[in-house]
Amino acid sequence: MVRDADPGLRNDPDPDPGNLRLAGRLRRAVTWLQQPWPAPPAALRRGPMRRGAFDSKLRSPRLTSLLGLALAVAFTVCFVTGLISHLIQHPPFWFYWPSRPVGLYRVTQGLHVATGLASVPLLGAKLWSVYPRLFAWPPARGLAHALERATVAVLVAAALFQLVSGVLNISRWYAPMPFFFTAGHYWSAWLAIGALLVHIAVKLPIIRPALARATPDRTPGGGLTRRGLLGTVGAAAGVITLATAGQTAAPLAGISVLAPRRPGAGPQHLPVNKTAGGAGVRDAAFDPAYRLTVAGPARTVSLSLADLTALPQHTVVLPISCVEGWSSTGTWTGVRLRDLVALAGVDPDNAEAYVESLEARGRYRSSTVPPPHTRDPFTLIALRLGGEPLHPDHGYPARLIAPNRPGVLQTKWVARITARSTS
Ligand SMILES: Nc1nc2c(c(=O)[nH]1)N[C@H]1C(S)=C(S)[C@@H](COP(=O)(O)O)O[C@H]1N2
Ligand SMILES: [Mo]
Repeated sequence: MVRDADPGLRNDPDPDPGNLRLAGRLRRAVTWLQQPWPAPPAALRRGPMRRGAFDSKLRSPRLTSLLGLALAVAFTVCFVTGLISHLIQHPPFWFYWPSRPVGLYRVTQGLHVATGLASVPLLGAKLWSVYPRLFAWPPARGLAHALERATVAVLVAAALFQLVSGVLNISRWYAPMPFFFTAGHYWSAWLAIGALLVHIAVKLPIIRPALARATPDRTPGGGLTRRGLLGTVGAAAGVITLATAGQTAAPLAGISVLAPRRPGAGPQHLPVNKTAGGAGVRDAAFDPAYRLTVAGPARTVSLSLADLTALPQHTVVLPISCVEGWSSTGTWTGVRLRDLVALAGVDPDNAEAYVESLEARGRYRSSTVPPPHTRDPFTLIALRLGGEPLHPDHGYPARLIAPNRPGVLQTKWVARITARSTS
């Protein structure tokens, strides 16, 4: 009997010759990719590559799949929350970020840093469970196998880079990073998530059965069981989370011994990233000639500190939520940004404000307040914190504080506001 090369194609109701040719070409490409390479000389198979070099009975596809599942969840949450933070700071035209709930960014960025930190023990255990494969023999069975191993190499490198650079950043230890952290961390995140998707797709035939059916959890001769190992790794992730989450979740502050920042540490019970001295603004901030300039397309007003104090004052309770994962709530008093925008002759309900600092240089010397936050009555040019004039390090004489916004955008030592109508 004569058979078609592919019986499936015979049932196609209307076989398009073009599609058939393409399918044939694809099949040939896959076959070519999978062509076995000649085996390397057996004499090279030494050290960690020899048979039985790794004999822990704990390693199994099930262990690796369970750790991989936990890691995939942590990485996904970390990626999505990190992307949100990036988009808020570099908004494309289609992106909308609301000004309420006031503490939403505190939650998303807290999750970003917490899932990143919890990934440290998870990734450690996951890599332990598979690292013997680094010495697999033969190193590559063919081109397809070599390519698949290359994507794993990209995944491992990008994942390690993300965790190491993230931990260095929240520890404010920039010396080992000769690149701009934010850009490196952002682009490497795409590499990591892309390689992760490829990796999951390739390994699905192993992952699915490994997760579906429980295998006996015994180690011959006693010793650590799989459940014991998973429990230990889970406990490590939990301890790291509890020991750091207090930097944003105030009730946990007492046990957060590993938190890089304490929410209450610093002048006026609030941490400081950049001091007035560091920003070089001390003299300008205390100069009696200080004026806040508010410019609109038709009108510009210049306000002394006394003028600002004479305007209607409002008090709001809002957190500073740093991208580094720490957050701390303060009680801020000052003038509504929307009132200042109106003084410059711009309709505050449809306006954007560009806020600039006395700080002459520095990446965070200015920020753009988008319409939802400009409109929001909680957005203040604050003059006081906790009932007292702002401490110099918190932005004396005037600083921006807006709801649901990353700390880097809460500009301190404000000198100029440029209002623009968006309607
Ligand atoms: N002009 C200016 N404003 C700034 C910064 C800065 O470097 N320069 N740092 C920002 C960052 S990263 C944070 S987290 C908050 C911290 O405010 P705080 O020091 O009052 O806690 O200020 C923001 N405002
Ligand atoms: Mo920050």
